Amino acid sequence: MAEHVILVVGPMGAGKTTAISALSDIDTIRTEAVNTERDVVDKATTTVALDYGEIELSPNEKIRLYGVPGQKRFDFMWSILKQRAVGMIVLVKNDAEDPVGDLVAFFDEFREIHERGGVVVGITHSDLAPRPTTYEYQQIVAERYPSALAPVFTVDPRSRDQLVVMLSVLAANVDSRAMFLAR
Ligand SMILES: Nc1nc2c(ncn2[C@@H]2O[C@H](COP(=O)(O)OP(=O)(O)O)[C@@H](O)[C@H]2O)c(=O)[nH]1
Ligand SMILES: [Mg+2]
Repeated sequence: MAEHVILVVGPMGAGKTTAISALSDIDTIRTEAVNTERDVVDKATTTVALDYGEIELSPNEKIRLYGVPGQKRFDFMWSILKQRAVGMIVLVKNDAEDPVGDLVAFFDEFREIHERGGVVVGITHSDLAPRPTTYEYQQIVAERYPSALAPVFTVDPRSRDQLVVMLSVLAANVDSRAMFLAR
């Protein structure tokens, strides 16, 4: 069976832990701890190391999903997973202070993944903040990362169906690129 490592990245509160548990066929592994930054995002707990889940997208394709915490002080985790990942889901919290800045920060941080593999953007919390629109994000990505084929979705991380669509597009893009690079 083909196996792909996909990272789920994004700022605190974007919906990474929610998305991985909604998607995963197995009980997810979580490492929540008391949130010491309630002034930044008011959640009781936050992910200190990572989330892990697995999904069989098709009978011959297994995806290993790693949720990577948004706080900069856990940077060392990112570099290990970065090397193994073929693609990433960037979740952007639309009601954050600077969601476009968040997208740019994660695209910059994980540049090597979208340069060699695939990326999709999932805009969350758009029920609470309708703007920026997907069109605005598409423009930013096209301007700043012209070599990234990066579809932008509005997604609610509590909806498995929406996530599966987004993940399937990512997996197909990863496979297409791998085939192209192998020629
Ligand atoms: N209203 C709304 N709530 C959401 C959405 N996405 C995630 N949440 C909620 O936001 C909170 C933070 O999600 P979590 O998965 O812990 O974020 P993480 O820090 O990225 O792991 C949870 O209570 C989710 O249910 C969304 O699109 N709309
Ligand atoms: Mg989390």
